[in-house]
Amino acid sequence: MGEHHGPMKGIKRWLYATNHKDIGAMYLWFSFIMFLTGGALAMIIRAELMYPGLQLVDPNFFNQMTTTHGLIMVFGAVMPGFVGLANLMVPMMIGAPDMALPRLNNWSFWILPFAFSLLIIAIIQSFLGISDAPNFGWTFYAPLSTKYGPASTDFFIFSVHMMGISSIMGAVNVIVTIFNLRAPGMTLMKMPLFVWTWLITAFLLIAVMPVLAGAVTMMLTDRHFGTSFFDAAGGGDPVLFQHVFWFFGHPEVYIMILPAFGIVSAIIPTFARKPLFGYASMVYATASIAFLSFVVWAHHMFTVGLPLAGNLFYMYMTMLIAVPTGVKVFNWVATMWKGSMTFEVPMLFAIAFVILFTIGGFSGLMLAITPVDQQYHDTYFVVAHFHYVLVSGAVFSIIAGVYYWLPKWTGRMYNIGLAKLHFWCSLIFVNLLFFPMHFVGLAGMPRRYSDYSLQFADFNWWISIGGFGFGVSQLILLWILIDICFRKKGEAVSDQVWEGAEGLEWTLPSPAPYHSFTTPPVVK
Ligand code: HEM
Ligand SMILES: [Cu+2]
Repeated sequence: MGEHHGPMKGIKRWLYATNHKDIGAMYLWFSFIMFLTGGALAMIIRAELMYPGLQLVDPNFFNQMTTTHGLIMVFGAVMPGFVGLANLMVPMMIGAPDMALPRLNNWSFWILPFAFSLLIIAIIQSFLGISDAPNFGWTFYAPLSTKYGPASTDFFIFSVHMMGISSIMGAVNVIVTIFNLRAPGMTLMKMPLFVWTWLITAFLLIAVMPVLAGAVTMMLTDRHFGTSFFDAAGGGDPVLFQHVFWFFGHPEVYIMILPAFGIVSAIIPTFARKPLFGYASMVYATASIAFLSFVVWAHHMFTVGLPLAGNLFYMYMTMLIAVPTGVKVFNWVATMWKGSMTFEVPMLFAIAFVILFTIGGFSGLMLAITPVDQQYHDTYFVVAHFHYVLVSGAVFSIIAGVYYWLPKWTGRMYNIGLAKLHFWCSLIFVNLLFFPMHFVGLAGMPRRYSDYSLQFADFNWWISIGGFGFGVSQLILLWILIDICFRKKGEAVSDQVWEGAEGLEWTLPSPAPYHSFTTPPVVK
């Protein structure tokens, strides 16, 4: 190849990065650092909640921890984690040399560290007792965030704008890449499901990130420029905030799960040694879920006093999502049915995903029932629900994807014993952490409180033990990654890596070459 076609040297390689694998790697490391940072904040929450009464922090600081934990996990850990996997895998899966818009890609990534430094500086200042970090919950409801938000709210608004810009640019890149750079013969209905789920996710991102930007812009003008979008005193309406927020917020939760469906749909066929059951129905199910995600936002607002007919509409629409979701779960199980299954680490995480995500789906169905949501709303039951879908769902799938493709990226196999230890510890502790939350929630323990009534004491002690255990378990993953990425440990692997793996990425050498496919492969 040409002389200047290798990576640049030193720091420039990363600052000026345009290569999809370099950028993907940076996204994944960024995501992991945010995961550990958000996790540290969660440990503070669980330490305070280990016993009833106030021990460690005051309620205002507690609120800052729940807020920044949620924001960092959603926007800093889960979303960039999936974007990292998209950057690394989409070009390899469609037979392309790189993403279509590599310089845009550089911007998409480098905006993020700046966006998150604004939040993290606010947290550090709060630790030092200088000022408050955002303290109104990750959903930043007005008028809490407009009238009563601390000074750092303005930095939070700027930060959200930057994250949005980054996401939109990333999404444009994914769409353009998939539409333009597919290898000859790869029709849309031959694309791997991970590519499909990311294509649909990218459209969701472009549709709803501007809505989020609108919400924070209205907040900004309400705070400083005399408007009153969300202020009843000036003719505005705080419920409008919730409508705008959840019109973004509900599709957002699908942004955080559709790529997970794609990852699991890649892993299960490999280790079941059978083609994915019902490929076409998987594509249509993904598209239906994406469509339905736009018409259910008010299921987050059953208790604000919408008209009865409205509540009923959102109840039925929400329950309808269980149908395509059920199709997916059925197809994953049918793929495993009578397959020659083996239980390598990615498969363990993928199977755990299917089971635990299904539990999260069922609690979602329970929440969707309008009259009973009156009881569950804003309790730990909701916390249990979304942590099952987001931690044992989205996070487990990212980890599964990393264990699945890491040998392809590095050319070496990680420490399998440690990886299995990581899996079993994560599995046990994640359930100890989140399962009892269903019960304290049904019994009425409210979310986002720094104290609770005595009857919840025993469960909360176990929940905290689960939390610390889960947190410490992730250090095993940190060690595995340092070992293989920086200490260059591990045995060399073949191109195929996994016996049953299929797809273009496995036809490339391991580690994959700098410009993945320099001549497009032909897909029959
Ligand atoms: C069959 C699928 C699902 C159904 C029926 C469902 C239903 C619901 C309902 C009704 C609520 C509102 C509960 C309340 O505030 O009282 C809720 C909250 C939530 N769901 Fe789901 N859900 C589903 C899947 C998912 C998925 C896939 C994710 C993310 C990957 C997710 C993440 C969340 C989050 C983050 C919240 C809480 C938002 C907040 O108040 O902070 N859900 N879900
Ligand atoms: Cu929702």
